[in-house]
Amino acid sequence: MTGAGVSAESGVPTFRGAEGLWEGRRAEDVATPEAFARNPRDVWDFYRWRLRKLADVKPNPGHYAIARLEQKSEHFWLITQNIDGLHAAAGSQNVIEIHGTIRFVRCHECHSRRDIREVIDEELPRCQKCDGLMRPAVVWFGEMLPPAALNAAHEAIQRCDFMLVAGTSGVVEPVASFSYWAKNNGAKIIEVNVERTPISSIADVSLFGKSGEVLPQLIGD
Ligand code: BV8
Ligand code: ZN
Repeated sequence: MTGAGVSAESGVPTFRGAEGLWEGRRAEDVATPEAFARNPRDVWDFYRWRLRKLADVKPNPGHYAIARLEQKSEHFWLITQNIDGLHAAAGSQNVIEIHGTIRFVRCHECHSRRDIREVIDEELPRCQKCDGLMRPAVVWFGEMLPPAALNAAHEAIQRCDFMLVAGTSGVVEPVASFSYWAKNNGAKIIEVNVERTPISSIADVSLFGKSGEVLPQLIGD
């Protein structure tokens, strides 16, 4: 299971680090349906800023190590909170994007989807089917997680022997509870982070260091 700390090694800003503010505002204030209803341009500006930050980033050794772990595993699921698509770019296959993806937009009304590159030049992209407002296909605060992704995550949590938790602050629910559920199901928890998190208290092993350095050492070739 991964969070922003894995993409941080590719130069992508995290949510709650020092640079975790967008023009002095927190994601929790902008990435919400209420903010979108109140001022959709403002929310689109936030996501155009995020997308620009992603323009030249590439997967880092941590992403590639996770892709290798999948190749070496009989059963492997990757639950990622990251919306940047870098795990798939590094070759990960069974990726559950539990908080959606910035690579697509969907209609806020009828959920029809398009590649975000097709609409990025429009100030307020509208749906070609129902003229509703298009928005990034991410999960906002206060929105339900995509049922299919949630079901896939529940299956992984029920069945896994161990959960590797890398680069997440463990504060956003319900994902923050996933490692507790896995632990309750008998899984071993290995945490990789630069600092202690709430997950450290239940981790069987916590490896403190940068994910781009620790994951390749942990996973090997
Ligand atoms: C829902 C997509 C319910 C958008 C995201 C009060 C109490 C408890 C819960 C709540 C509450 N009020 C509201 C809630 C619920 C809320 C929530 O949990 N809020 C939090 C802030 C308290 N949750 C929700 O709203 C969720 N939905 O609950 O629906 C519902 C029920 C019924 C009917 C309707 C609704 C939806 C949450 C999804 C929000 N979307 N992202 C976008 O990206 O724009 S969340 C966003 O933050 C990310 O996706 C990510 O998932 C999340 C957490 O971020 P992290 O990935 O952990 O990153 P962070 O910066 O926090 O931490 C980075 C970590 O990496 C740190 O630990 C750092 O030390 C480490 N690190 C840094 N560098 C490195 C490193 N580690 C290794 N190497 C490095 N180099
Ligand atoms: Zn529509």
